[in-house]
Amino acid sequence: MQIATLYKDIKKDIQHIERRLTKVIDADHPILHKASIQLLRAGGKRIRPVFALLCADFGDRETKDEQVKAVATALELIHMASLVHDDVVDDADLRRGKPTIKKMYDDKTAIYTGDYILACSIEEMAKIKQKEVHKVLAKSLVNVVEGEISQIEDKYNINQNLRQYLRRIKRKTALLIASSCKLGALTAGTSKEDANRLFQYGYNVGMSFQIIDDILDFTSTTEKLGKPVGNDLLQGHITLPVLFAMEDPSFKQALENVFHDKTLITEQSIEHIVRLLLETDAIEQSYLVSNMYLQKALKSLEKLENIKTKKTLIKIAHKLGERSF
Ligand code: GRG
Repeated sequence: MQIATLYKDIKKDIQHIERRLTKVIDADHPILHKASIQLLRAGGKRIRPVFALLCADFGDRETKDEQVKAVATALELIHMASLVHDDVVDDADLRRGKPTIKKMYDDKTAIYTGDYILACSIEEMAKIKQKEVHKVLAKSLVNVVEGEISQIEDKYNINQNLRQYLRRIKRKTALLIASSCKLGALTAGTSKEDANRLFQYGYNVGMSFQIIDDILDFTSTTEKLGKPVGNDLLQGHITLPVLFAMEDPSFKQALENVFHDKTLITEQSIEHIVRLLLETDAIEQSYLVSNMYLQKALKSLEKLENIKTKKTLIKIAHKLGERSF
């Protein structure tokens, strides 16, 4: 079953967000216009707006409309802006299997396109009345940037530990997903307690989501990933499967031999490291950690009202656990 069939009840809302994104980023400047449209056409799963819209169901449906949709749109725009900047930082040519803005134009144009999209998200945010919503969003933006800076600091560091990795993925991924759940709820007028339960759900789903992303970087295919297998390692990023694999001293030595001299980091040498990693139990162990977060996500939902959307959130958590895309 496709994940989108799980949230068919909000299909119309998602279509609205899609039209709204096109309208919001419509730029006068020809380069910004072309780059932004290109970005929208490249698609994406839109999971942040999906979570915001679903979590709004725990609130007042009357107030759901405008405020929830504005926040859902703003969240997707922030996500898009961060990806455009990330592709510059990582010097990535492909995203979602399509050429990046950086590849189509250049680094500077990509940075300004990201800035522009971030500015568009502020325009949407200006429609939100609740002060708390602005605070949560500002905080998660600060966290995303901090997560990225620590990712640069931790590059090629084979002596980092599990805590450093978890802190990094919390900031770069989980908190924006957590905020999507919380803000969808808050803008629909849920209680603070329910909004916080949904934040916890989003946080745990987000952690699991990023761990699976990091697993798929080793187990998926270039076609599905839209980038080479082992790309994280090629970029010097030490993820959970690598941390587990490094418990085997011979694997750690092999990685150190490649990482100590950056000229040795090539697609071929990384292919070899990927093969060695797949011979260990690193992937199974990483799935266990991901499942632990999924269980926590399910637990966070327990005290919420038993509406239909609660079942949908449960199904999404299960589905994300089996994801291969
Ligand atoms: C401009 C807000 C801003 C920040 C700049 C570069 C940077 C700081 C942040 C990048 C953070 C980053 C790349 C996080 C990765 C998050 C993530 C899990 C991306 C993949 O999300 P999906 O699978 O993507 O939802 P799709 O393609 O489906 O939209």
